Amino acid sequence: MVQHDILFTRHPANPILTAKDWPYSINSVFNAGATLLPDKSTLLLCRVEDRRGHSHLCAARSVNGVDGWQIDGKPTLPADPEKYPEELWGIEDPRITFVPELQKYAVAYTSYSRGGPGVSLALTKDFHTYERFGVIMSPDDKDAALLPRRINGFWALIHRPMTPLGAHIWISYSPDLRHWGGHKLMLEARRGAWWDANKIGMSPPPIETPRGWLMIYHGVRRTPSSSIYRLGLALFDLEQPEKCLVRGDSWMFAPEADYERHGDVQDVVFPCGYTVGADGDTINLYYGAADSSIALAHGSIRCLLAWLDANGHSEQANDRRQRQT
Ligand code: BMA
Repeated sequence: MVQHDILFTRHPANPILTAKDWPYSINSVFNAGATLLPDKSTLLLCRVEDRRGHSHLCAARSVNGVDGWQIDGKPTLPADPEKYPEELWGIEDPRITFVPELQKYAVAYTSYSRGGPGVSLALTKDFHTYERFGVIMSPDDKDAALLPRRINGFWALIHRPMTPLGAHIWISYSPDLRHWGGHKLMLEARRGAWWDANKIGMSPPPIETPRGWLMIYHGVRRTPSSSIYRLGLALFDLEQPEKCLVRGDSWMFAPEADYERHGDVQDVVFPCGYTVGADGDTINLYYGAADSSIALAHGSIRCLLAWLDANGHSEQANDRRQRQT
């Protein structure tokens, strides 16, 4: 008997992409950014780990977003440590945002430098050629995505700097995508026994809804034997995105299937992208499973918001409750 709400339903064909599908030799494929192309086909920009342990990005395209993937025959965006030394140990976990003002896709990704992982940005029109901006958030920082439009005249980047006091979600602003400031704490990891204690990060880019930016974020529960990556929900003000309106208490998606529980890193579900169906409500969530494959689950934006209404609290209420713990 299931007594909790099921917000995302796994596709029966899961995992939809694995190393065996790749046209060249790799170790694993996971954590893919996603977008719909102008012809309504789906593009996944996949994190591919080679057999040295370094990652690059490779595009896979499909008409229905489920199967028939056309995978680039070589890395689409290889690390380029000659020109970009911060990419020495590879590039990981891309998040794609289509930016109407630029008529380009912004890809925020982790560049793994000698100084730790940082956030890099590239713009592309076609996922064939890229304009690289280099590191825009210095290490240790990851889990970043650009918002699709300016907020009060400034570009906005959500990201996750790491500190000895915890890993929380921040938002920063820029007039030109190169110089960043106005840093604000957006969502804090909880503490103690919570599923999202100490370390959280944004998963895919936030979903713009009439009620606010809807964020799917991951919470990392450290256990004596390993870590569990689960997903929660929070909603932020449209014009002041650092303001959290409501945050869910419990997680809403967690590793359960065998391909999520077992792999190179056990117990990980890690979405970096989604597409929205023609109905404007269906969300197709693409997630890395156990750092080994790519899986797909379907949900409804309306149901996610209704779940938050029923299961969430405002940040003021959460602050009060935190102080009591
Ligand atoms: C996080 C990220 C992800 C990875 C996850 C689980 O820190 O680096 O790339 O999927 O760990 O290993």
